[in-house]
Amino acid sequence: MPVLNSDNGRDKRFFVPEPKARPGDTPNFSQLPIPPAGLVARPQTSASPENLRDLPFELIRTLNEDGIPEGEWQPDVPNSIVLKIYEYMCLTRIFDTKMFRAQRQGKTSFFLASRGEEALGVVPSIALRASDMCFPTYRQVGWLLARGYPLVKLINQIFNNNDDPLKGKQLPVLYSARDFGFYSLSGNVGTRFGHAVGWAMAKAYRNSDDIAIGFIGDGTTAEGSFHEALTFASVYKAPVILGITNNQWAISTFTGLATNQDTTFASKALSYGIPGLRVDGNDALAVYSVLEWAADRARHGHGATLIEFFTYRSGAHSTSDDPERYRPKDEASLWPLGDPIERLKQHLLANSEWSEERDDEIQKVLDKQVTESLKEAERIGVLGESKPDVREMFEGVFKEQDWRVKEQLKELGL
Ligand SMILES: Cc1ncc(C[n+]2csc(CCOP(=O)(O)OP(=O)(O)O)c2C)c(N)n1
Ligand SMILES: [Mg+2]
Repeated sequence: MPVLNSDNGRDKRFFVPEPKARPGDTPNFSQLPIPPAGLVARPQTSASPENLRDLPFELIRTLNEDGIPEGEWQPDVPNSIVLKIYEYMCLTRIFDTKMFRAQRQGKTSFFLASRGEEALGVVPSIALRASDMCFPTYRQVGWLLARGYPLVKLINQIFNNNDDPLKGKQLPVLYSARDFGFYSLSGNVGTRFGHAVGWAMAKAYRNSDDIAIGFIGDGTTAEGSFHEALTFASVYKAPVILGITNNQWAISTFTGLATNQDTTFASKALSYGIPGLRVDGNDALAVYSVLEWAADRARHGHGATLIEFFTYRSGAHSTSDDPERYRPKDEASLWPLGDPIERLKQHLLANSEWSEERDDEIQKVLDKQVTESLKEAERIGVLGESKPDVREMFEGVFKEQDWRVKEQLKELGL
């Protein structure tokens, strides 16, 4: 057996994977083969999983270097919808940037942005039906924005002020909006797949053709609950899409500690007998297309699909993180699959009546929208200036008051 790692000069057989580059090193993405757009064949949605076994090792891409879609995975989507996707991705970025700053100004205790992953909140929100349900991660505020959830309500939740729609029950950014198809965010990573599969099974039991979509991160696939959920999803052919956001990092832990680098996250689907797709997560059209494919399968009784969205977390994990301590400063800007917003803009410029002038205009409109909502929420109160009545924190969770709730109320003298 080869000696693989050394520790304090003493060679050891024990292997601990290391990322290709650390702070001060030149970013190195040479181990990532990036195939040209349009190469992967699109199988029928009714195809049997045994005929789909190559897919987890491909990378589905549609937009080429000039922003022109190529190949069989091009979605049949009107330009007005592409424009809508683009606008909401831009809104997500503006919202994130301003709220990150608001945390630095002490207006909230915590914030977490989705920079570089905007397509993965917005596109599923638009591609799926209003009656489907998303079991999101904390990096998918774009789902809510694209469904018209009021910005000021989001900010009230982040400020935990008097008008916080969740009345102080959740940490900032852990939104919950059932009427918008957005299941309560859970701070415990790894819960999403189990919840999504259970919800989907219940829908199938009731003969509905609604489907669930669940998301977890690359790091979270190392949790046991990932495998439990896949077992249920595959055994019961649950109408569910299971999305892994492989953004290369789990806080400061690189992707190679969550899965062996000789395989892909999508390939985990193989042992469960379900299709596993791997898609360029920074190509909004490819993302739309694979979601349509998997949704069609789920609605027609062909069961679950696992999708690895291959992307890069180009910002910090959260306001509590400093990525310069564990990865090269310029790694994000050198990500070989580019920026999802820039790539879709390039597509719009190449393909329609879109222009730089119209783009400037829309950025201004979106910016104003966020600024005004922020001001309105600030009037209600930033962190600590106003808060919901503490009693409300205990309401709306249990149908009948649990003994713990009663004890906690007593502790508070209520
Ligand atoms: C069960 C559980 N363990 C640990 C944490 C702390 N934690 C929060 S986010 C995170 C990293 C998750 O990384 P990944 O799954 O790759 O998602 P990403 O943040 O990159 O989208 C960890 C360890 C948690 N919230 N819940
Ligand atoms: Mg991650």
